[in-house]
Amino acid sequence: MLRNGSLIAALIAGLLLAAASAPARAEDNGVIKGKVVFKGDVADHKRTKLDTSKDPNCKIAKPKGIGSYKVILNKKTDPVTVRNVMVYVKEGLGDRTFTAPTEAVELIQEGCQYTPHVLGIMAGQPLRVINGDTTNHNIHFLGQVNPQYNFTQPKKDMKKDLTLVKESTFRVKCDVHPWMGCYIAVFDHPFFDVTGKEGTFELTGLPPGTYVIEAWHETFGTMTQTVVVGIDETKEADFTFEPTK
Ligand SMILES: [Cu+2]
Repeated sequence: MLRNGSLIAALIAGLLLAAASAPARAEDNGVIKGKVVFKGDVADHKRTKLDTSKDPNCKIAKPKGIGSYKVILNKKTDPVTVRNVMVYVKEGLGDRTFTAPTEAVELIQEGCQYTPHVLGIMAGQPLRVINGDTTNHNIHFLGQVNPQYNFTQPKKDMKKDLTLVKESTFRVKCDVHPWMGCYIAVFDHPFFDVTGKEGTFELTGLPPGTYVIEAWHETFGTMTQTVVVGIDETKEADFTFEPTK
């Protein structure tokens, strides 16, 4: 009887262990989605034209013109929303482990700006740094947790693959063009999203559970909230940044 009991216990332990390392179970289908709202005076955050004229080679035909701005508000959405907010699971995944995709995430230097401005990546996933300009860029990773890569890409179409190893968010700058800046956020799991033109985010494939969700913006700071998501469930979770001037 005792022997059977311990056998069953061992089997259960084995099953639990298998479940913990297997991210793609059928019931891991929870969704948390929402938008990041701006409440305040839109006039406080006017975007003026970025001056890249110090380097004539920065001029490109179709400048995206968004890669170096600290605050971008989506004024056409109602209510006004915030772009470039990283929303992610901060707590609640327990001991689960997740395999990083082998597909590279691209960070492009074009028109002497970074695209994207806020980039999310999993630890161990390749990061491909590309120079799309006919000028010299120096890419310099700040922050203390991951390797502080610091190298130049003097020619157009140069590419370099890097690997980040630990969960952290850090700034990247170019030592040649002082206006260039972006952020890289590294995660141990795939549950993160960056707000775009609509100011929305969506975290999909979540195992049922209770999560602390965080929204991070480089100027407005962080906000958190707790969201419970069950099997086959989609939960709405909006954030509102109400910055004081
Ligand atoms: Cu540069």
